[in-house]
Amino acid sequence: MAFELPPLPYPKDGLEPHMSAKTLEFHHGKHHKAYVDTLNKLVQDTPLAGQSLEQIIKATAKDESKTPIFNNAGQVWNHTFFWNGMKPRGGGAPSGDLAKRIDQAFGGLDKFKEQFKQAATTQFGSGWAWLVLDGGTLKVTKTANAMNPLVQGGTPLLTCDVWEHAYYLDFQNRRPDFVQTFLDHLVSWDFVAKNLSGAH
Ligand code: MN3
Repeated sequence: MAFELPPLPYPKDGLEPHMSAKTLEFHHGKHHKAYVDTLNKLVQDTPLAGQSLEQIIKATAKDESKTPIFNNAGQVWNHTFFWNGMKPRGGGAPSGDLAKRIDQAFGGLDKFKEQFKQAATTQFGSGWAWLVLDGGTLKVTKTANAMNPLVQGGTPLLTCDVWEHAYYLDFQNRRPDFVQTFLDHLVSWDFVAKNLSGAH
């Protein structure tokens, strides 16, 4: 069965004024959709057709002849995860076990935000910043292009797309302002907490 573009978990204007409907129209409706359509074409009539996205990502990550499939599968997964990691009136502070784990790992929410912003703004070119669970500890990482922590054995908890197409319409070249806005106003801590509890 072919992959489908999952609908956004909120209306297209649901993240305004922090992320515009226009950005979501292009980023979800054009970029994400193109990855889905290209992936379907690439796996059609191959042994990968019918496999899950996670299976395809793991099966193609280390095979250079399959880089186009890996890139499109990774981008489909990463974008869906990114949309789910935001919500209208997001941001604020996490609570419960997640808040405790962030304090333990980073020394507080502000310190976590600093590290995440640092990773997001120093990823040269296109890529992703992540909060992951790795060896029982919360860590901030970054990946290039379509790479995903699943390949490296970590459990993704949250991601921010730092490809230029993610922020150029709203912030032009100001990636640091985009990442700060993501952290302060868009992050869905409920989503992060759900991923953390599922990973135990
Ligand atoms: Mn993107």
